[in-house]
Amino acid sequence: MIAIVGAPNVGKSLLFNRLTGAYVTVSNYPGTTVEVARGRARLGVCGVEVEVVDTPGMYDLFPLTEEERVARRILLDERPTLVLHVTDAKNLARMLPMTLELMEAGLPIALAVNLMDEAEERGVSLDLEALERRLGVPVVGTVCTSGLGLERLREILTACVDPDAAAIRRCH
Ligand SMILES: Nc1nc2c(ncn2[C@@H]2O[C@H](COP(=O)(O)OP(=O)(O)O)[C@@H](O)[C@H]2O)c(=O)[nH]1
Ligand SMILES: [Mg+2]
Repeated sequence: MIAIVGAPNVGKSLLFNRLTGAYVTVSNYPGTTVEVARGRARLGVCGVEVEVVDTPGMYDLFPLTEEERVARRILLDERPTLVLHVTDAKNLARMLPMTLELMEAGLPIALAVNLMDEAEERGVSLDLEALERRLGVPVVGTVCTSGLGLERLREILTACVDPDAAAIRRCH
C-alpha cells in the first residue's frame, strides 16, 4: 500500500485522483467520522496494481486533531510499502521537518514537491537533486494540475513497490 501524507492543501487528493482514477472507495476510518479514500493505481509497463490511500492532512506525527490521529494510525498500524510525503514547493523548508520525522519513524518514504508552478511564479528556485542526495530518498518536483513530474513520480513508485517490474521494461 502507498500512503499519501502531508499538510492540508498541498495537493494530496488531486495526486491521489490522478494516480488511482476510477477504482476508489471512500469510507469512515473505523470508530471515527474521518473519511479516508482508498483506490488502486496501475504502475509500470506491466500494470501492477497497488492500493493507494489518501490520508487526512497532518502537520507532524504528533496528532492534535482527530484527522491527524487517523493519518498517524494509517502509517503506524497499516505499515505502508511506501509513504509519499506531498509538500508545497512554496513552503518547502517548513515542511521538511515532517519528512525527517517520517524517516526517523522508520517509514520508507519518497518526497513529492508539488505546486512547483506557484513556487516558480514567486521566484522560488529549488535544487531538488541536492535535496535528494542529502535526504537519501527519492525527491520529485510535481505540478499535479498539469501533470508535470507525474511520469517520473510513477517510475519512483513502481521502483519502490515492485522493483522487479521497474527493472523489466518489457512484459512477456
Ligand atoms: N497551481 C497548482 N494547484 C494545485 C497543484 N496541486 C494541487 N493544486 C490545487 O490545490 C488545491 C488543494 O488540492 P487538494 O488535492 O485538495 O489538497 P489536499 O488538501 O492536500 O488534499 C486544489 O484546488 C488543487 O487543484 C499544483 O501543482 N499547482
Ligand atoms: Mg485532501
